[in-house]
Amino acid sequence: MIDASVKKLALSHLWVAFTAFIVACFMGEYQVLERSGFFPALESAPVYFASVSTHGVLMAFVLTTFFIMGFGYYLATTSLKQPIWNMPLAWGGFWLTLFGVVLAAIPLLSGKASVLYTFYPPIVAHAAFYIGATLLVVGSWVWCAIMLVMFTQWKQANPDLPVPLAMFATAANALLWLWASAGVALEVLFQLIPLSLGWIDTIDPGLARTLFAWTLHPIVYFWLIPAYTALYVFVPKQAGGYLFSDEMARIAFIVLAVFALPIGFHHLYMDPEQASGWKLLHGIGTFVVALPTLVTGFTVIASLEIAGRLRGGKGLFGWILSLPWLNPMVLSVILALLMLIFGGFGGIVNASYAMNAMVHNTAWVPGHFHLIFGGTTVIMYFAVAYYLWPQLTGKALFSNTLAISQLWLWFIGMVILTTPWHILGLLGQPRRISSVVYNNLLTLAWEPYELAMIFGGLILLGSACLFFYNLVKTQFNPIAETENTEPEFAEAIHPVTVLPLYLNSLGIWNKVIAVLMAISFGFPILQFFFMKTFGSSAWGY
Ligand code: HAS
Ligand code: CU
Repeated sequence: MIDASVKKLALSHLWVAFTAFIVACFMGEYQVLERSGFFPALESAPVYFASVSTHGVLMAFVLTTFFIMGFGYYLATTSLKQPIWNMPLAWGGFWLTLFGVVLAAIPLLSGKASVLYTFYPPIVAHAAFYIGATLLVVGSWVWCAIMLVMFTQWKQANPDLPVPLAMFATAANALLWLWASAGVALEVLFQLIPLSLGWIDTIDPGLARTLFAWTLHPIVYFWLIPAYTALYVFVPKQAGGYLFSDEMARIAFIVLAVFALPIGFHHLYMDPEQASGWKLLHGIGTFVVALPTLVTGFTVIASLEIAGRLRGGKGLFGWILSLPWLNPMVLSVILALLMLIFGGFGGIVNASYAMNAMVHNTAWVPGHFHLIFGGTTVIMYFAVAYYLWPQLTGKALFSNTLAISQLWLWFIGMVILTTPWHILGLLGQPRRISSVVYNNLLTLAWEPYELAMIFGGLILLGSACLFFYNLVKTQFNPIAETENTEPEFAEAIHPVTVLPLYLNSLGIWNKVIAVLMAISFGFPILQFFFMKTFGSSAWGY
């Protein structure tokens, strides 16, 4: 029996996450309409940038952080079968994070923080935006601390047993996020808040971008790890089979956590402040961090194949047809993997030092991350929500048919939205523009793709509304849930009984991260304190 207080904690986090998500979806559709140039009445650069900044913050920081926290609490308590360590602290973290969001929302919505979700200086926002963002991060650290304490306590109580995979992955993500968020925390505390309050007159954008790059790559894996966790710990069972390899899953999470960190300069290839040798080193690391995704693809597809064959599927591909396509979790993983092929391909193009010049700062980049984040990652968030809502509310899922249609629509909408963006990027359309101000043959060539993105966005908005509607109707469903009341964790085909220390502990990996970070960011950051740099004055509010 799962404690009702844990359910309430998890559900509160998840409701905040998905409320932020639905608001951000409406903004996204407004943005494609505005940006297309087909509706002159809508065109307004200030409104566009206020909207796109809020959309980015809601999707990248609010949806993700609250989802990860809520899902993490639930996984920790159900996989370890122990109560949340320090429930009042967990609620304190929730309220602090929420307060941070509200504080940041005020300047965002009033156009005083139109600095986009990457907030690169010298553009500067109202101080309330940075203070709100800081509180959001501090609130998430509370979650990290609780996860790591629960992980350690369980290991002390069960020294010879493998930590349940769901908890291993969640704790690895908490460790990753503690390291990852340090970069942006340094930037905000020592550069942006003093600048926005007028305590300093100038800022060094090179140092700021370097510190942000420290956070920017690992943050995307912070978002991704819960999706991968669901792939490993829920999907095989939902499909009717077994996990192909528990050890490979642990290796994937370790490599994701360790190698996501020292590679952020692939966001700075075209920047002048770092030398090309450092960029190359980070570029090589970027290819290493693609490996756990390949491992994940392989392990998850192998697990699906086991399930398909156990269900009677025959032949080379017959097992695919015998999978339970009407199970939202199984459909989500199939669609997620399909989007991962192209989203990952785009990532590899980005990461290739020379090819990056072709796509950097073009519409290709939002195409890449909408496909791999909004597509692959968020579709797994939906799957988790459909699976957990009956468990958390005690009510039967309102409509499975609606859920299946919604997932297909999300996939179709995302393909229609992001394929044009990739092409537009190759046709030279910049990202981060509110409208096309020049009119020539090149921009004429953009038009059909602009039209497609509007339709893609509409389909996504419709799908998001169906998702939210289904959750609300489930919450108020008079029919109680009887079967899906507790999470069922997938069993490995060869269950692990003993594990080497390095696959069952994070301390050793923490030390590896420290060494890699010292090598990859030590000199590149320290150099700013020894060379003559010129500050930029603030631009903005
Ligand atoms: Fe990225 C920019 C490189 C993954 C998110 N990325 C971004 C930005 C975001 C983001 C938000 O190197 C924009 C930041 C900004 O605003 O400036 N990214 C990569 C690479 C990967 C990658 C190498 N990104 C992600 C993930 C994200 C994310 C995951 C979010 C969740 N990204 C970059 C680079 C940039 C960048 C540069 C900077 C661009 C620039 O110039 O600004 C890799 O991890 C991807 C590895 C994945 C693969 C795919 C393997 C495919 C598999 C599927 C198999 C399925 C089959 C089908 C066969 C190599 C495993 C089965 C079918 C059945 C029916 C069963
Ligand atoms: Cu990156």
